[in-house]
Amino acid sequence: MFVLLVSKITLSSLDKFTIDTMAEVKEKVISQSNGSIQDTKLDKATYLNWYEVMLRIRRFEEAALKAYSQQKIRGFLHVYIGQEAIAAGIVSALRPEDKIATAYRQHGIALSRGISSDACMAELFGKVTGIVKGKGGSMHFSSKAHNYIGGNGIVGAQIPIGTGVALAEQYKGTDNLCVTMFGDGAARQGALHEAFNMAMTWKLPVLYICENNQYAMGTSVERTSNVQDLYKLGLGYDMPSEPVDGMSPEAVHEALSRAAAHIRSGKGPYYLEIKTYRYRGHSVSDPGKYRSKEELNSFKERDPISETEEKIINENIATAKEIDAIKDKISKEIAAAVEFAEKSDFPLGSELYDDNYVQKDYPFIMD
Ligand SMILES: Cc1ncc(C[n+]2csc(CCOP(=O)(O)OP(=O)(O)O)c2C)c(N)n1
Ligand SMILES: [Mg+2]
Repeated sequence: MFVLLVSKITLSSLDKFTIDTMAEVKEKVISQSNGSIQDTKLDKATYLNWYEVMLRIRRFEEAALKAYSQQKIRGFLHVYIGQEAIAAGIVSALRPEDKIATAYRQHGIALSRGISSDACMAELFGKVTGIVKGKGGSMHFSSKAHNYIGGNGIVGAQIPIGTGVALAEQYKGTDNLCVTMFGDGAARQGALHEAFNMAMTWKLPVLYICENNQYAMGTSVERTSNVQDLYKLGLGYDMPSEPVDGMSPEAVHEALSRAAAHIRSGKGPYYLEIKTYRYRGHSVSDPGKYRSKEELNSFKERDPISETEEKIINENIATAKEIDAIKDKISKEIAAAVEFAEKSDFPLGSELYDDNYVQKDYPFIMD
């Protein structure tokens, strides 16, 4: 089943994942735990946490889409539905001290970092209780307390930013890393090559993640890229680079754990191309006419949330009652977040210029 479904994505370079069943992947991670991977955590709590994180993101995004259709949210809204296993793997494989810089499709990553559903939903509503006081909106969450450098609306802008954050960590002598995430479209920006070269030359603690969901707006990787396995972009810089099955939290966890151990040992950057799929359009205004229903359904068959639920039940990791308790908790949490956002106030007009970064002695502003 696993082999068949993976092959549908035509992940030619995922041979090693197509021969690994989930159990084999788990065994491999555990056996490596005496070696380079220090923190495997593939126990009951990990599976339940993955399930909870993914369900929170799915329900949050569904509620956001509904609120958007009611015109309670304005502007752009790019949802993460389908890509949740990546956020789940980030929670289990990284440390809270690690930094994350990403793009505008970011609500799921922010939630997985521990930013509350209330603060994220209120931000979408443009309310003062939002994570950046309602001034950022869907594309610009950020939180110093959560080491979340945040989202970026300029495609690829976060690649040099995340690389710079990694330079700061190296300079300060920490063993934190900066996860720098971008889409398949952003992978085609020239800044990626400049950043990759500098990061490898200086052995910066940066984990690059390309979330390859196959499309940049309506433009498919297949139609626009001669090399479709985007992990290969790292090989020209001698950067350890590999493809990952992004529909499986186990595969994401395993790859991130290995990459993080490599980076923390001082060996420099690592690059993962995580193959995934977005179920919804690029943004709310996209009817998605550039892809077929069959293609979409083939990915929905491998839905990371239902597969994880099935695994938890079939392998007696936890009971149906425990799963139901998580479902109940999440639906209450998301309903409460919408209510919280609705009841919160908009920021005051007089606060418009607060919280802007201004360097008082900036040399070019003399008057
Ligand atoms: C520099 C720049 N060029 C173009 C755009 C318009 N634009 C917004 S999103 C997008 C597609 C990016 O796709 P990808 O990197 O694959 O991310 P995904 O939306 O799939 O998560 C484009 C071209 C932009 N925001 N910034
Ligand atoms: Mg994309």
